[in-house]
Amino acid sequence: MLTVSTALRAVFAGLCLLAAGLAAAPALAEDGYELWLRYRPATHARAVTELVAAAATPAQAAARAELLRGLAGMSGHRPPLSDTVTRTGAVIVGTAASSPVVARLRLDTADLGREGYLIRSVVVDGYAATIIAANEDIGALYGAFHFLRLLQTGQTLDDLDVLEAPKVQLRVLDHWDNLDRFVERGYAGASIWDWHKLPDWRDPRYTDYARANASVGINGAVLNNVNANALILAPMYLEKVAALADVFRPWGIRIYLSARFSAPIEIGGLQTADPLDPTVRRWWRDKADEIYRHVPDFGGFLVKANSEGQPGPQDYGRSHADGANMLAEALAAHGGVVMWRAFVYSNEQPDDRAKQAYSEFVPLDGKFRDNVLVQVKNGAIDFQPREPFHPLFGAMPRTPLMMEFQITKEYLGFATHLAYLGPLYEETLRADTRARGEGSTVAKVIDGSLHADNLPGGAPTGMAGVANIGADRNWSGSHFDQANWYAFGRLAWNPQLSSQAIAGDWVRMTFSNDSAFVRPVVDMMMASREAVVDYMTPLGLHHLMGRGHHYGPGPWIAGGPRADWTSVYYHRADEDGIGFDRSATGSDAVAQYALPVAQIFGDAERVPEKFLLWFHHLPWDHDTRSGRTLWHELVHRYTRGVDTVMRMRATWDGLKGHVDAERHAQVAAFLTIQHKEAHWWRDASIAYWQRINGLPLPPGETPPPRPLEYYESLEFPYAPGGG
Ligand code: GCV
Repeated sequence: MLTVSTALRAVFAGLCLLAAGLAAAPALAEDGYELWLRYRPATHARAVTELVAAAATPAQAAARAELLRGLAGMSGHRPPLSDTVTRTGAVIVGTAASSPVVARLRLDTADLGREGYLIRSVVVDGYAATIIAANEDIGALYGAFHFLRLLQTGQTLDDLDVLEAPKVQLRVLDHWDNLDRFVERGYAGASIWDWHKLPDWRDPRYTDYARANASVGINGAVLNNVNANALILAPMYLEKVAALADVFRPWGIRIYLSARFSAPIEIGGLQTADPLDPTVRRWWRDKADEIYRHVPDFGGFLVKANSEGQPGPQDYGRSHADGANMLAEALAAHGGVVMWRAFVYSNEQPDDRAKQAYSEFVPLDGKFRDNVLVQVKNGAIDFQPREPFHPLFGAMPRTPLMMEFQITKEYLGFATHLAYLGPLYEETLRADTRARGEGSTVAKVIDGSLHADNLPGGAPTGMAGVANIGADRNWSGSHFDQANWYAFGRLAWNPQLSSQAIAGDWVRMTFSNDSAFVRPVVDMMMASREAVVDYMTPLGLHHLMGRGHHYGPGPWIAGGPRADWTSVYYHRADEDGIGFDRSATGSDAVAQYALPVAQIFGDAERVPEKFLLWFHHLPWDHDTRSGRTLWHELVHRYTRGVDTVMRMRATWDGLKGHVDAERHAQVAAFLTIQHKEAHWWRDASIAYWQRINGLPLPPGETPPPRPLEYYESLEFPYAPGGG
């Protein structure tokens, strides 16, 4: 018979077994939801003994809550709150207005502006402490995140002296999210905006989204696709937008909307959207007033006009400046801006697509209102794995130009290819336009310093990234794609940062501080984008992907509705050679760059080889710098790309013990997909070029395992993200 005591003993034994089992179990599986804000135990976090932080405003409360959460996670205990410093190891956060301690220290915060902060080791009332001080609450919040990052990345709190202020004002995520929750070029599931349940259901995920953005300094979000639905401006949606704005506000994030140029017709009942028509102008002014009644800190409009079939001012014989200025006028009274995209090209226009944005926009330089930024993609075609910097950078000295990067990997293998984009962003930002002599980098165009004397004082500056965020549990569709969101934010705050250093921070915060893990993973990330360039579009080739969905290789794509949506338009391969001649003997796109750059790009002997076939059409037996012929060099690079991915797999496999099983397994599986698809890109491309040039493979190279017809026959009607 089972007595009470034997039953108790059995229960106790069971609990012991359970405890032993738990102790022996591997670290709890992680699904990536926490991003880089995991706050796992960190060596120096225990040095924090108390927190002096007010919570009188939502932004102050956000900073305090984040510090408590982070410190509790990293040190194992929640530090006590205090109004004054009572012990060594205190952390004080705030502004002179929010914190008597900060006010008493009389810090010099003149250089911090509205969003900057300082973090300093100080002595307060005889106690060694750390102060995080700013002029405004939002600066203190950014400082709090920076302070947590120091601990997360294993740094001590000794002798701190950090001073940070953003170099770019508008640091914005562009969501290409439709109202039906489809995300154009999105590879992370449905849109996170659950429009149907808004405004009443405010998913806690919206707060986590805002936290993550604030942690890297992102301060704006365009909620809807640039291929816009006018309904977003209708009263029903404005209520939903207002609910999101309320959630984001404490985290310093302003909302922007993509405006459809024909909205006055579609939702306003007007006959025209002509920007010079007084009724249209009135309509936009009223609409702006209405939006600001819902969202008093609304940021402004993003506009794609007269591009890829979208309506715009040219439908009425007006210019881009006419269209942008009309909207800017409507927003000006409220402090809003217009981000007018320069991504325009027309199939009817016989000129090289790469030249069209420059040709249209340079004549408009100086004709935009003060609250307009022209938003320019990093390159002149479309977010390819590699493009030379857009010739508009440096060419519009009297217009604020805003960078548009793509974070989502439309052309770099979607979510399953590991491609860290930090080096791509850095390559563009550091490119020297030579517009005002040496050192006229794209970064200086973006931060406004290059043309500060031409622009009105206080001219806006900005950087946008097309978001890679969706409803997938891990936000970005893959664990490593989170790094691209992270790197975008850090570079938008400071375009001079090194992508390698950013990768290091991200790896430490997202996975582990163990240098035996950090080093190989950072190396792998730093090589990853170059690998994609190698196996997809080596030596300056571009736009060779599958039609429409942009998945997989399609160098054979020809015909169809538009020549500039085919691959043959871009590679121009024939039996004699390959590449787009954009030199003086060809489209002369090089002439759109400042002379010293044009001379280099225009000369096949001097152009950096990474851009060789972007600017030149060359014979297959052209000698490259390695001593190989062009054909052999191309094949060499395709194979090199595949081999790099193979090594990435081996590196990751070797790191199994360093990372939780769940994330390790998914990354490993995705690398396997990437390896397979890198092979596919190589093999299909080589098979296609061989059909054109009839040349044998270089010795030692493995032939494509299938005939070209096989690769050409593949179809992917349900590939994600198709536009
Ligand atoms: C939002 C490319 C993409 C489109 C995108 C467009 C743009 O063409 O394939 O999906 O449309 O760029 O940036 O406007």
